[in-house]
Amino acid sequence: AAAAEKELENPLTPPVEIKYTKLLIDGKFVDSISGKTFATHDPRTDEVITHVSEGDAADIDVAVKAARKAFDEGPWPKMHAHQRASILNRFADLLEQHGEELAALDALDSGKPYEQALYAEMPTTVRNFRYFAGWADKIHGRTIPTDSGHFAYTLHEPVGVCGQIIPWNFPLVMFAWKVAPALACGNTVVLKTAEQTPLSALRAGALALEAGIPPGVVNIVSGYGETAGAALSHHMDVDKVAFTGSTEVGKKVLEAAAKTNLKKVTLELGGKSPFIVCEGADVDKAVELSHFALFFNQGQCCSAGSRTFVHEKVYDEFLEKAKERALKRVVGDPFRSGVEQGPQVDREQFNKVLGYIKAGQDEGARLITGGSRLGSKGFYIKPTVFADVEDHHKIFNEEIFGPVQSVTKFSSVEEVIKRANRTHYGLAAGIFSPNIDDINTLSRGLRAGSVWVNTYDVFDPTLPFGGYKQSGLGREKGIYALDNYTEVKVVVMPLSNPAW
Ligand code: TXE
Repeated sequence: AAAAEKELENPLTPPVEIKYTKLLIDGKFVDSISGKTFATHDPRTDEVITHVSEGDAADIDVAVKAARKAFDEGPWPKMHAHQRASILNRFADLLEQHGEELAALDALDSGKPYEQALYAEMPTTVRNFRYFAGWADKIHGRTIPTDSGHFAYTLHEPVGVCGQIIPWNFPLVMFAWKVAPALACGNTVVLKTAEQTPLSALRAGALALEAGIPPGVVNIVSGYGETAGAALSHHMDVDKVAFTGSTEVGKKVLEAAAKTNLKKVTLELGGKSPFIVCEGADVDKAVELSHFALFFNQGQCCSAGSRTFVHEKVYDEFLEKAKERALKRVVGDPFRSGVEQGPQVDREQFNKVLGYIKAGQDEGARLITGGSRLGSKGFYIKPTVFADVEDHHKIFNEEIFGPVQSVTKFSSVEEVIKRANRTHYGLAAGIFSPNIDDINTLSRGLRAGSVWVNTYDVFDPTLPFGGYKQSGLGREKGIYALDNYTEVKVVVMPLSNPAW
């Protein structure tokens, strides 16, 4: 442990050079109108990595105008769909070729392990673009037999200018989930990245131009939420906004749409997802999967399995092994090979997580390992496990977004369904069981948008993802994502010979 702490004092040099820090508007990298910049920090040390142009309402306005022009006059929505597909495939190829650079930018900016970014997130990013490129020329309407002797058919047309606001936990993957379906359907985009992690999207934006995506189709504005983000969600000429982030801000985005032009809104928000270990489960496997479900990405996942329900018959054995597994978790410099957990993204999140650990102790949950920061530099937190957590505890109800596992005991499937559903969230759920009847009862009883059975966090681009209740509105990915980015037009005309 002492060696690990020593290592954190001397961060490794990331294998990347930062080339893009300006805003991408209308196909050019430009300074912000105000000339202002903001610092982005390395979570390993809290030192400044670089300064990035800071966009605000004025820059959003220029970016929206460019996106509008590219939509109304540009070739993008009108070109043959197969041409859009081939440009998107070329973009995917370029992202793949620059995988190491992009992964290093995300690891540096967010603190996530470089190998995770390179071997898990980059392939997903690329795959999302290829998947949606595949849809571009397969989006079509229907012909409809009417009651009244009319010929009617539907056109699925692009919505227009799409505002997209993304968080910092998976910068490139969020870029892909938002941009890929929007472009495949023929829309144009103004993307606002999270202030903590602006770098990778800018690099990807340069590759989008290189791939032949026309100027104005993808615009990227770095900046803060209350300025740039709010301007985008209030803008009168944005037709649709897609947001991923906190439930609190998601409500503001929906309110902004209601108060302005009723732009279409999709929201992917927070969660407090149950992970349920049933009677008869193989405890070693259950421990490993529930550990992954919670600790992946420093616990900073909207889908984190952050309420671990364990059947009373395996509870004690589970706790002992969950503690052992947390103690074995390799926390360290995200650029060192084999590291499973890096620092939390920034000081605010670090303090928030430590605050919840304190609340857990104050309310009487039993801390069995971890419970404090690791080292004295940066935002590293020891993998933490609480046992005997009760339903009313704060750590069991609020989104911690950190490496803190909360374990509780249950006795029956009926009981656990009731307790698992007692939350305002409904994003995901995990079931670990060898019993098909338990699996079926639970997967139908749980109110959540994704249920993973004997697996977790499967984020295939083909699968819909989104939340019940206050975890969101709409579904991203898969065929369902196309609805978010298309309007349906019905065209009706009389038939001169309705008998036919
Ligand atoms: O989120 P915000 P923060 C949860 C998680 C985390 C908490 C706070 O619990 O601890 O939210 O994180 C932009 N109008 N999630 O503060 O503020 C902001 O600039 C328009 C869950 O980072 O919601 C950023 O681009 N936009 C989540 C994005 O919203 C605004 C991922 C998300 O930031 C805005 C991240 C405004 N008024 C955090 N204010 C998930 N679902 O995965 C901020 N933004």
